[in-house]
Amino acid sequence: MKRVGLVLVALLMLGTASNASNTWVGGASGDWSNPANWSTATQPSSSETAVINNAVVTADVPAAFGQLILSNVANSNATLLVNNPSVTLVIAKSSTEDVSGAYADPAIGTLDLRAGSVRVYNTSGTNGEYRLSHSYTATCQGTIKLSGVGILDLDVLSKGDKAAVNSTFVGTGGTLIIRNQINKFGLVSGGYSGFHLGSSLLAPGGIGTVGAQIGVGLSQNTDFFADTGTLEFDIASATSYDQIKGRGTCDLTDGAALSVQFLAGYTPAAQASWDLWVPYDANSSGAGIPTLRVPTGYNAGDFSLAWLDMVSDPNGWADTLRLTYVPEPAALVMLVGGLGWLLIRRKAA
Ligand SMILES: [Ca+2]
Ligand SMILES: [Ca+2]
Repeated sequence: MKRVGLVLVALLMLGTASNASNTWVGGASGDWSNPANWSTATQPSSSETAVINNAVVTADVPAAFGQLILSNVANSNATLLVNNPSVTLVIAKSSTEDVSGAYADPAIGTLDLRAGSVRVYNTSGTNGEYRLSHSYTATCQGTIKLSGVGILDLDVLSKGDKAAVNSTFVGTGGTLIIRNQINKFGLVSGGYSGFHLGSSLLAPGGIGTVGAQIGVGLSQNTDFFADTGTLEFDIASATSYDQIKGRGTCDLTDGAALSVQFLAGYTPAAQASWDLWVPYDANSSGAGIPTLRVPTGYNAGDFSLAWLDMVSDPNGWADTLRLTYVPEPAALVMLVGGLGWLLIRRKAA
């Protein structure tokens, strides 16, 4: 079994051989920008795979390179630290091979994103996948730490397709932009796993941009836990808006906030509605209603947020979180306001 694993790991490594590697040789810690820290004596180029083992590397300059592998040898522990708002790392994949936090077993790779941004694209122009691990056991751990004002912009974020792999997303701030899906994520093996947003902000398609419908676990069940994070939805019209689709349950009970933005030029008609979250089978008892933050100039009382059971299932679980614009009629507002004024007058008299 172990031999099979080794062969597969070797094949996986061969799979990335099409990209030349540029390996960190800068010792236990150092700056990305120092040419002497890299095996080719230059920073990784757009066609190269940056490989970091047994080091804490600080990304101190903007950089664009082909792939990123944190820890592809045994007993390796690598961290790529981004802690500078002016630094953007653009990781452009040259193939369907993914960006990986950890390859070999045991190995730990960590992307520690505190400021600046990391974008993972593939060469077809769309973003790429950040897969936290390829290996087989929990001793191989890929981790993303997102905090501060860091921005992580991905097409796909996945744990990796090996059930036992111990991979973690730790969100204590920052913005997570997902353009396609969060998939096969979490610590739990088997068909279901769980993604915890923590206290980060999740922005489908980016802030101020209506993305394609993004999915959580579309190809494999992933239970989604919003925790105390913020889900930010942009709405451009009655039919064009951010939407999250899921395959798994979702839990919005722990203090999550749902922030809605209307894009420039859009004023909703009364009774306009948007199905913002459409999970495969939200457990109605656990789905919760997040705190709603409405666009500037609107009142929270002019919106309703409700779980609906739109797709029949044996449990009768709600599956659609629908936001509806229900402004109070102007005449009623004036009447209530007038009554208030009368009461004030009467008290004053
Ligand atoms: Ca958006
Ligand atoms: Ca249902």
